[in-house]
Amino acid sequence: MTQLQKVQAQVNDLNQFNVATLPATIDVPTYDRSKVKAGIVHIGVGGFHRAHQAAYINELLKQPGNEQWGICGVGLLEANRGLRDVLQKQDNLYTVTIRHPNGQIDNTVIGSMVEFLFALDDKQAVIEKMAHSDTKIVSLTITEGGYNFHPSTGEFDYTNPDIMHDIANPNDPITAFGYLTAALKQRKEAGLPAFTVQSCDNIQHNGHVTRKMLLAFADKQDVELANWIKQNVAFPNAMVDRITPISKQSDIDYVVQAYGVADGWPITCESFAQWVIEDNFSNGRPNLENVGAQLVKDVTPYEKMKIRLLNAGHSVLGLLGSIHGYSTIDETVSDPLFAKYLRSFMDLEVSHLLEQLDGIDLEQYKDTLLDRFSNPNIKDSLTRICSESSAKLPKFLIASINENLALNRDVSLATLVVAAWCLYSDKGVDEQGQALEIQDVMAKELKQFAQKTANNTLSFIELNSIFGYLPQSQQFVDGYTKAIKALYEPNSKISHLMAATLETKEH
Ligand code: CS2
Repeated sequence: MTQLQKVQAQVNDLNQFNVATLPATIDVPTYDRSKVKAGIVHIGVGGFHRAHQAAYINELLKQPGNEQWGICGVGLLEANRGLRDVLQKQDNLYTVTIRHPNGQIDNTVIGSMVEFLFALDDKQAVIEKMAHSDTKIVSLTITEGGYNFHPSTGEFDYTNPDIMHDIANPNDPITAFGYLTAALKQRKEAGLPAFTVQSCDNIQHNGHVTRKMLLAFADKQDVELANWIKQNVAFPNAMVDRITPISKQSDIDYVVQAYGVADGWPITCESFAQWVIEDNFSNGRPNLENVGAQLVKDVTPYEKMKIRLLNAGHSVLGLLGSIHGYSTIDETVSDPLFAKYLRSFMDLEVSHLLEQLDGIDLEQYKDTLLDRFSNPNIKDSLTRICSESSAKLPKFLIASINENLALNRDVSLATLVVAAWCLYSDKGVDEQGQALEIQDVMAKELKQFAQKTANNTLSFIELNSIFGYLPQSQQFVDGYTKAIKALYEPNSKISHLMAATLETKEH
């Protein structure tokens, strides 16, 4: 047993009883959690939700009169079993550790999740919770891939076996769509108002997309219900932002050392947080503007700015950095070549696609992004950033490529990233020969298409569901062919290609 394990064996789990005894430096819930009702049911209690929405609600609950806005977390996936066990032990309390760039650390125990339901324990309990009159909002962080649309066409994918199951079995759902329709049906039959469905994922027009997908699903299951949803459910668009790496053992160890309780699943994140929400709710909403969220009429320009700069910027660093052999965002962006590449990508291939926003200085926004990425205390792994690239890149990067091609503008910086993604999917190793951990539901297909590159340079981008019409653009094909040829040269170095691309771009 290490010294730390010995300490851990003696410490108590974080829970409702000992939270009051924590050192005064820890920010703990100051409100009576037993009085808080769950007005929000949240599907997908990952790190991001716990660092973002749940943290905003935690602040709100500290202000009197908001007791109806607690959260009931829901886990739909087998993978959520471990989280259920931890939260059960901890009365649904957990720590958010904010790590500032200068080393300052702030710890907050979040109390806003007052219930957690693991759907595989009891599906009906989840449906009933969502159908309960206290529930005003069902919010979602089900990842970009969870919305079940074809990346290139944006249409609902009826061929997904879980979706097929849910359409045929309305009372035994598997997917978020199945649960939403089952609960909305009960509300409709009971004469209760519809809840708002609030997406908190990184998808442009996330509310509109959620609406389109849910209606496509419901239409096949129950046309009358679909019509009721169309008329009664609000789907606000929102832009969400807080960089939240995957929790590590060191985060757990830190909490024990810092304040002497065991938290089985603390979350570490940056200090920056932003939430811009369209004020469009069907059944009331929490006063999130009192805790720093922005309620606006139209979130479109904010979403586009964030997704095309921050999320795309992450993918640029993630894919290029992985091939080079870096393992975290801060490590990658501390390399001046990668920082310059990222900034040039933002300045030359994205900024002109964005609308001017009142109160936002785009240059400053980009500076802030570089600062946030450079935070040496946020070890955000490139594996996380590159995970599910098949769901992310069409929205984050390929959308900008398409818009630039339509404007006849150069896309060489983004093109090299697409070529790097091909090499990444094909070889699965970095330039040092170290294996890359590729996490993508489409990993097999990506590899199959990428592997044919040696015989057919364009093979990878012929994966139609992701790249759509890209192979039909001669401009793109020329640039991509050049990038692939250079990248597949024996002993080629991504850094040399990045430097060469930057140099041509500048002339
Ligand atoms: C990241 C996001 O998943 C990704 O690739 O870009 O998770 C990002 O960290 C968040 O959107 C930040 O708000």
